[in-house]
Amino acid sequence: MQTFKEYRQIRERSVAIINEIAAHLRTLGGETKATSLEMTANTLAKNDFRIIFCGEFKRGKSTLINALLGQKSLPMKVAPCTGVITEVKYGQEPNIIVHPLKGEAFPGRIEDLRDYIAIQGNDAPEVSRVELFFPLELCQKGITLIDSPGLNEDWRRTQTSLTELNKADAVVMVLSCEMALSRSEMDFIESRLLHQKIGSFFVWNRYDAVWNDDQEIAALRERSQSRLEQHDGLVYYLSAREALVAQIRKDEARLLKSGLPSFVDSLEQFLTTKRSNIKLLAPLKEAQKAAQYGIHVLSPRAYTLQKSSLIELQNEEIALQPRLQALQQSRKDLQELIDESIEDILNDTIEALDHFISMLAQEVCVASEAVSLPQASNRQERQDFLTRWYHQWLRNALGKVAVDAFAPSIRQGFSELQDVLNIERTKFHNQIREILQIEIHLDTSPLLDSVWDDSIPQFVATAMALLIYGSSADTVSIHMLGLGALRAWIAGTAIDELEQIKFAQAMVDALKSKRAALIQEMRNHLEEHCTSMRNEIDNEMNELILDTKKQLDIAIAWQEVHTEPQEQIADALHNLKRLHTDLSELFDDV
Ligand SMILES: Nc1nc2c(ncn2[C@@H]2O[C@H](COP(=O)(O)OP(=O)(O)OP(=O)(O)O)[C@@H](O)[C@H]2O)c(=O)[nH]1
Ligand SMILES: [Mg+2]
Repeated sequence: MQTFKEYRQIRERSVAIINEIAAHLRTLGGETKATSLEMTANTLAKNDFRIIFCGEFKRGKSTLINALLGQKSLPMKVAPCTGVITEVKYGQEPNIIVHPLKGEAFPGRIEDLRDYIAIQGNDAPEVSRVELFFPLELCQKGITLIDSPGLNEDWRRTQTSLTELNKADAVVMVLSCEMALSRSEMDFIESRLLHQKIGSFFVWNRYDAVWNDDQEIAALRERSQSRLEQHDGLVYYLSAREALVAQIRKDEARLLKSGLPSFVDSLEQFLTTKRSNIKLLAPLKEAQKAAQYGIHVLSPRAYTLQKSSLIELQNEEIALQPRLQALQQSRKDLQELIDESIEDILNDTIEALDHFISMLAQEVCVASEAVSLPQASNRQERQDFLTRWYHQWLRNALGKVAVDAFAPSIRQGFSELQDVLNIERTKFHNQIREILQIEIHLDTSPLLDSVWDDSIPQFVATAMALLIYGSSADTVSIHMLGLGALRAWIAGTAIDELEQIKFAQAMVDALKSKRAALIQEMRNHLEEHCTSMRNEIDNEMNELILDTKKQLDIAIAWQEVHTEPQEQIADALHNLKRLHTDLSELFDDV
């Protein structure tokens, strides 16, 4: 695929084929599978590209999107500014739709956008997101641009941006040429972007501030090469502010110099050549599996059923009842097994967290011996220095816990769960096979391959450590600032042993006071990761159970109205085979 137009054409063809397969499955009694397939087709039909612009505050995310729009629509300023997710989409007339935290969405004027998304004081407006419609060619191709609140400025808003990241097709991480990569930026890149299966673009913004200084440029490129280029992402140097001015003044040469056009070109190219395939592949695979299910499971059974007499079918219906109930029970049992495994994994990680807290006082005390005071600094600077040092230490220590303790237990837990699931699924399939009395291979399901990704344990572990840090850093500061020792130290010149102990204890107290909340965050995170797997397995089982019953109902209905079903079955089978071939051809195009 080379263009958005081609993507849309292939997508339309895919949607049509998927819907057609669903219709034939329905004829054969595959009602439940047909319905879920239609849902997949509906989602695919609307599946455009989402590009999220993220990065720490003030890096120029909003300015960059404004440069694309060619006008100052999104609020930008020197202080932290964007507080609410803003989605820029295509519309013939510029306008906005506001989605408040509570209540119905309502339309608004683009001039009032600031009121709905800008941070006022410390608080963001009570808005969950805003859609901004604009006659932008890029969006007309089916691209949504997402402006996000700056990372690490406020924990809640950071969470919002991270959630959005999971739904994106590409992420543009905006950095500043004028600032070295911060520790938290590197953390974000390593913990979030490296594990994402989406495209990463790194934009060194504010290039205008250095572009006349060869030495600065050389240093910047060196920095970029050593820290970023080992990752898969593409790196760009540009000036969003220059691009915005050039767009407003319609100055082509200035726009070209800003670096914006080549960045946009490569973004478009990535979406059409790489990302579009990924978006199509999963639904096409699902459709292919469904067609096989129709060909190998539903249609042979439909043939067998229609040969039986009405009495035979009614007897089978009676016999089926308890067997289906047993299957529903195995489905429930399996869900319980998954829940138990999550609980086991969680208990292991809680143990690791508690161990960390128990060792914390001693370890931080030893480390803090190396703290040396900034010379000639005022009270505020000393205080900032100290809290920063302890935060940094906590972040690093948690990073180590993630690698050494969380990741191994999560890996172990997942691998045990995987074994249990494989056994239970085979058992379930055997039960179904017995009921259907057809020699078929039900295990064409790609279920586990798609869910069990080796990088998940590491990803979950790192994210957990970041969650713990994010939720406890403020409390650590508060506990430390409450200390008489800190006040004394700020006035004095050195940090002595007694103070080191007090600071360490303050850190331990802070973490202990947050323990319950931290565990809840860890649980939520783990569950979030397991939910899709749990649902996928449950849906598969549910579809098989319900369709087994539905086929019988249909066979009885056929008998009752004395229709000749062979032709319908033959027709559905023939079409499913044809569509299966069509799908294989589509795969080649993708
Ligand atoms: N010199 C220069 N300044 C820029 C550039 N891009 C943005 N700025 C300035 O940087 C400041 C912050 O820009 P924003 O676009 O609000 O930054 P942001 O990343 O959206 O910030 P938050 O929404 O707070 O996270 C503004 O004063 C911009 O004018 C650039 O390319 N060059
Ligand atoms: Mg902004």
